[in-house]
Amino acid sequence: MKTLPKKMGLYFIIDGMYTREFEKYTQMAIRNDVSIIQYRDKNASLQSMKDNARKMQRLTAKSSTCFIVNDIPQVALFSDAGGIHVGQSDENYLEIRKRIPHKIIGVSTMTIEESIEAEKLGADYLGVGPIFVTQTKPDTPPPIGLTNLKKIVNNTTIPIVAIGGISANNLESILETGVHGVAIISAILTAPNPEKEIHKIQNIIKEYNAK
Ligand code: TZP
Ligand code: MG
Repeated sequence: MKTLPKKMGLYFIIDGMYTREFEKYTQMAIRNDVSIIQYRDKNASLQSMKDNARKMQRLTAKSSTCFIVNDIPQVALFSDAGGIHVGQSDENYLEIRKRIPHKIIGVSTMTIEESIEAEKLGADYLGVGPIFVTQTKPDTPPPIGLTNLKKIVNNTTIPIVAIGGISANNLESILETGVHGVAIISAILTAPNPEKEIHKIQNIIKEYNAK
């Protein structure tokens, strides 16, 4: 049974929309002590997802980085990932839990009601957002903002990972809401130097926690 890292910090999502170099970014995350990585690949075939996920899992296996697969429980099982992340419109949470009781299950939520419900059902953590405007998920509803994020943090007890439009520039405002983690895609994958960006983000988190 994989458990969530105690301090989540940076939750780096390696998204096939921005890169096909999944192993390169997995290795980068591991050597920079990223606590969680997620493999997200909306347009890939099942076979390609399985192949990529297995390679990523193998790289993380002996590290402290936890590997999560987005959307498809079958891919998480095949690759022996630490967990699976699903949205409100993905396969029903309870069905997934029945089939894979031994893995971390994260659930995306946007509202207090969804968040309380997902916690009640037994989610291990929540991905809450979008907090700010994001180019990465074009079909997403308007951002919920910091005030709503704080309300969700205050009305739940499981770890909250904020997502959507987060970068080094607004990171501190997110951390101030009391979240456990920050999920970031484009601010890293479109940075001129992604490794430097990870470093910068990790340092902001470290300095905030040392306050
Ligand atoms: N869910 C809510 S916003 C989002 C997802 C997957 C995309 C976040 O990407 P970025 O590039 O960090 O804004
Ligand atoms: Mg999903």
